[in-house]
Amino acid sequence: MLKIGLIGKPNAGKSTLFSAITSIDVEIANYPFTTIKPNIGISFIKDVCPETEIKAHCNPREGKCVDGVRYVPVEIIDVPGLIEGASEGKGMGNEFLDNIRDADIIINIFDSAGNGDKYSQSDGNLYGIDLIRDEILKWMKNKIYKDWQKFARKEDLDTEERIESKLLKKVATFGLKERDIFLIMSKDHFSSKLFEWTEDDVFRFCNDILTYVKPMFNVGNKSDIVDNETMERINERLNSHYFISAEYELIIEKAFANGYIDKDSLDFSYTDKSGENQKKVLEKMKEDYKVKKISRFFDVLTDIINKLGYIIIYPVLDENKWADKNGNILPDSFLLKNGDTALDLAYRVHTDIGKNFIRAVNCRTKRIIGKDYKLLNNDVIKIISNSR
Ligand SMILES: Nc1nc2c(ncn2[C@@H]2O[C@H](COP(=O)(O)OP(=O)(O)OP(=O)(O)O)[C@@H](O)[C@H]2O)c(=O)[nH]1
Ligand SMILES: [Mg+2]
Repeated sequence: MLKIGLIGKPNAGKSTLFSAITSIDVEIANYPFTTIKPNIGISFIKDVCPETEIKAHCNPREGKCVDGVRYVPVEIIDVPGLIEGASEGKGMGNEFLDNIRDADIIINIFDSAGNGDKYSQSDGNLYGIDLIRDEILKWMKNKIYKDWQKFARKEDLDTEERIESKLLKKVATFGLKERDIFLIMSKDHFSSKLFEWTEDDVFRFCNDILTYVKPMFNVGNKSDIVDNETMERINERLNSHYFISAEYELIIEKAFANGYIDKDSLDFSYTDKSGENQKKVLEKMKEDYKVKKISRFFDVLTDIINKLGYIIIYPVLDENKWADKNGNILPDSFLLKNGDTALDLAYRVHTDIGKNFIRAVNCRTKRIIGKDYKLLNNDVIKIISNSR
């Protein structure tokens, strides 16, 4: 499952957002270091379900499907707030950063209102955005540079193995694949002798990871209480950032869960259960979303997923009914990446299926496809293998 880590300075609203998007109640409070242990939960990415094309109802094994919208599950991790020196063990964050080690996506939640305690004051370093990136980099570098000489000496002896696969042994726990290391090596220059890499080189390598492989996304929270001037200032300093309100997310989630509104999206209608007071709060909120250009977090997530080139693929056994052997329609949905092939999908379904891959079928066109077929978003694929 795709892993998404929420990080940021204390009191930025990470746990409020976590609670809203996973529907799990966690401790939220207006003081730093409220979270002392990571929270882990499930949220969703939404996309149009292929069920609409075959005029049937799908039976998702995980997640759900509501009115033709498929909810693909993703794991969300809310870590304790990070402060300067976190990579050296200051505050609460350091020991828990391991929880986001193999996260596919890292989201930095910052308090765009810059209010609250001294950790979230607006400062020259714009709400600590550079600080958070720097702490993550230092923490990564410390992990990778540990025992470097011993590792490098041993690996340099092997003149056959490529440097990318040698490096993979060091960074695989960060969720990197060999192709990610190829990408970094094509963008930046490093000595072919690992023993010659300095601590600064390893730091640069980590910076490349956070630039090319795992870009960090900045999401400004508490936008409900930010004035226009501040928003403008942030827009001048940052690009490809988002504005959200975890508080509003929580209100919508609760209003929907209690049956006051009929949808958890902004085009909701009121039900008979909702009273005047609830309507007043929700109307003000709706207006703020429009006027202040605040995004719903689900839309932010969808945008990030698209930017990173993730695609949703549906493997099935029956190419006509788009079902598994028990007749469940479109039971599974997998998140893969642009450029992934039918063979990559086979391996994701099961290693045995990957190893014994024969061919696949594109269930939309009913055409036979080979292992090198490049998957497209929303593909429904049948894999034929020799396994079992
Ligand atoms: N106005 C407003 N307040 C918010 C928003 N999100 C969170 N808060 C408030 O900010 C305070 C901190 O929220 P938390 O979710 O506990 O923050 P955190 O980032 O998890 O904090 P740590 O666990 O200490 O790192 C609480 O008082 C929340 O109610 C928001 O979108 N708008
Ligand atoms: Mg928290």
